[in-house]
Amino acid sequence: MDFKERLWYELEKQERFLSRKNHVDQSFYNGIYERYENPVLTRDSVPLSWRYDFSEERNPFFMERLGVNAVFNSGALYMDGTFYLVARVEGNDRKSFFAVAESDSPVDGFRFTHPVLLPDIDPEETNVYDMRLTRHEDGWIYGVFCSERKDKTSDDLSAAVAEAGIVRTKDLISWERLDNLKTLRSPQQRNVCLLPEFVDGKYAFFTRPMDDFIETGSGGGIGFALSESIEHAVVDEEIITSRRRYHTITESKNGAGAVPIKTDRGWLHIAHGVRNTAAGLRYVLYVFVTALDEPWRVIAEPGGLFLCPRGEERVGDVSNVVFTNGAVDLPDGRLFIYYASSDTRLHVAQTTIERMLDYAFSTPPDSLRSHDAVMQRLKLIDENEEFVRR
Ligand code: M1P
Repeated sequence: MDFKERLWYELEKQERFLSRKNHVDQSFYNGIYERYENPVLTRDSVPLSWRYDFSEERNPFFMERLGVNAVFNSGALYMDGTFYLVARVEGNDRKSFFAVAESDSPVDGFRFTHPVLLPDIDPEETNVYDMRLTRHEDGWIYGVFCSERKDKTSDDLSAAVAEAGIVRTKDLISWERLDNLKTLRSPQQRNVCLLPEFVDGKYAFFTRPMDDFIETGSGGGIGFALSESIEHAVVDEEIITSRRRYHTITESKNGAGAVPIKTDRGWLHIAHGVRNTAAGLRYVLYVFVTALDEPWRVIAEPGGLFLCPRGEERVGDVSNVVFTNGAVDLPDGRLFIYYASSDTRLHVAQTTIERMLDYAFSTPPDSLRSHDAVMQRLKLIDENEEFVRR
């Protein structure tokens, strides 16, 4: 194939890939949500013009000049009939950036429209990722993300510092950069998100206090904190909401996921929990609900995992991981959860708010001990046997 033939061939191949329809995966059932057969975004979704140089003179072999390694953790928003994803796109150079993709459908047809060039406020900022999008009652759409730089106080080359960066926009095109969140009592932060409503007239953040870049150390779980200002956001005390617990799916760490969703029974949270294994860290999603009047107070937390990596989701750059930082709830009650697998690609799961609340309030909590877990299961079996007898 000559240069032009190859270019057209690759463009047509990508068009076929982008136009394919997504269907519910019929092989999976748990009553809680449906999975879909295909990811909604992968590195193959990234436009060719973002990766290849189309000039035959400069690029005679039609090579990828700026390859993309992965497309994963994505913020999500539904606006004026369109579903928007602000995904983490990781170049072959390991640098992540945000890119906007949109579709009329929540489950397929997503096309990237533009990469986001964030205002550059700090020459030390090396990497940015995992944006949570909040449509705040103050009228702005906020993006809260991880801003990472090298830890210059350490001799360890890979020592890094994570903070929460904050931007705001009205159209997902122009972005105003605000100061990074200052958390006076935690040296590092990741997985921070902003609640869509004021609490006591202040901006309310879910945080994840950490002693270190990877280890949360003394950080007891997902925090909650208030700031007077959003332009220069500062929080002092972080109240721990959903806690890490020994021998549960949150033993090593946990973190806020999608921006909490307001329901008539409380704020619905879809978060991630991490445990350590001989094969490395395992990330799964879990659910909890906090009170409407006290959004830090957990009122329901079903035991165990809500969603874990399955099949090909288990393998990727960071295997055995599922992670979410975006979900969309529609006025008709449907809920679409965008989750990434193994830091490699982005999927969608579909459910409803009604089903999620039933799951959250009627699933037994973690019993914390094998003995009590057997008791829970025996109770279920006994009740079912009674039902079958009748
Ligand atoms: O590699 C898995 C995830 O690790 C981090 O999450 P956490 O801060 O909870 O460890 C994040 O960097 C996330 O992007 C990544 O998917």
